[in-house]
Amino acid sequence: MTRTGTTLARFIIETQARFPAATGVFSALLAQIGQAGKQITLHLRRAGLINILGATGETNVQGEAVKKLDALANETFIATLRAGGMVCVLASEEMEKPMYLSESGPRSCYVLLFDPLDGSSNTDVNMPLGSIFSIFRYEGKAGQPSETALLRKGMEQVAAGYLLYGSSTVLVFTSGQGVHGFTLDPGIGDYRLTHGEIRVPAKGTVYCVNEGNYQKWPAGTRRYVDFLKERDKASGRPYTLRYSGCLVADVHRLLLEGGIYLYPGETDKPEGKLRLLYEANPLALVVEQAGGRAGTGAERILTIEPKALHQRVPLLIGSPEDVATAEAFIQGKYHS
Ligand code: AFP
Repeated sequence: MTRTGTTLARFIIETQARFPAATGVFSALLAQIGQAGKQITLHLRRAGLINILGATGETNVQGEAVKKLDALANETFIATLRAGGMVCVLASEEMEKPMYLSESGPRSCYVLLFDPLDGSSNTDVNMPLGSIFSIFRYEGKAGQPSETALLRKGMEQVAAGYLLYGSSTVLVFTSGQGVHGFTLDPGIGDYRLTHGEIRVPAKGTVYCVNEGNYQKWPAGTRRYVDFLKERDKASGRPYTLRYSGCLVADVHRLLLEGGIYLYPGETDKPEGKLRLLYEANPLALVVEQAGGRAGTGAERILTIEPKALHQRVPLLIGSPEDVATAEAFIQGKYHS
């Protein structure tokens, strides 16, 4: 296993050496995502000083008010990946249509889908934020991939991960060989390996959900959350509620300490809120690669056949035992 403290650049070289067929394109792409994360970190650290708080006045394709930091993060990813030339098409939670990077030439063989800034309701109150990325290989023979070519099952991702902008900036990703976490070391301006081979605990004692939506949930979901609050020492209940308003921050906690995050379907909105391609798919790949579980309550996230670029899905994600219990409640199959 690679030594803790190894820089991301070194880690990428060592990993690539293990795959003689590797072309180095993926490694370079990962380094570019890290680069975008550094630039966004710089902006966030000075956000209150340089008039980039607040909204732009526009509304995005999700029907949400666009924060200045959302737009800045989106532009930072586009500029970094355009300059890098490894990606032929980008799709962002902030953009209605995919963006084709035609000048990226023959080497471009990747498709990148991303949520440039997750947790936008936290931007102006100095609370955690994140970026989420999902990478597919572009197989198209000639010309640009169509929009439908972007609608691929999560299990076809070649890599996925997130950047967490918290007390420090952390880059966590998987490319199919385990899940690794790197912390940005401002002293050297590079990421250092701090969390090698992350494994999710089988069961936790924390749950993350917006309980303000309780009355909107179907009975099975309400029963599950009630169950978590019952007193039962043997099963570690009542669980502790932790909800940051930032999916990336909550999933990072679960990855390290166990537990479950839920954004369930609602009786009037069975598809829930979270986006399949930009949020659920990439985080499901990371969590499953670390031994966790991710589903809608009815099916595994990574097997869903996407129908639309901005499709929403219910999400239950985290420790395998906790997600399995939640699914049993939602499917009306839980027997104590
Ligand atoms: P935004 O990025 O649009 O703020 O959404 C954040 C998010 O997708 C996820 O990060 C949060 O866990 C969840 O939505 C918060 O949603 P509620 O405000 O409805 O609880």
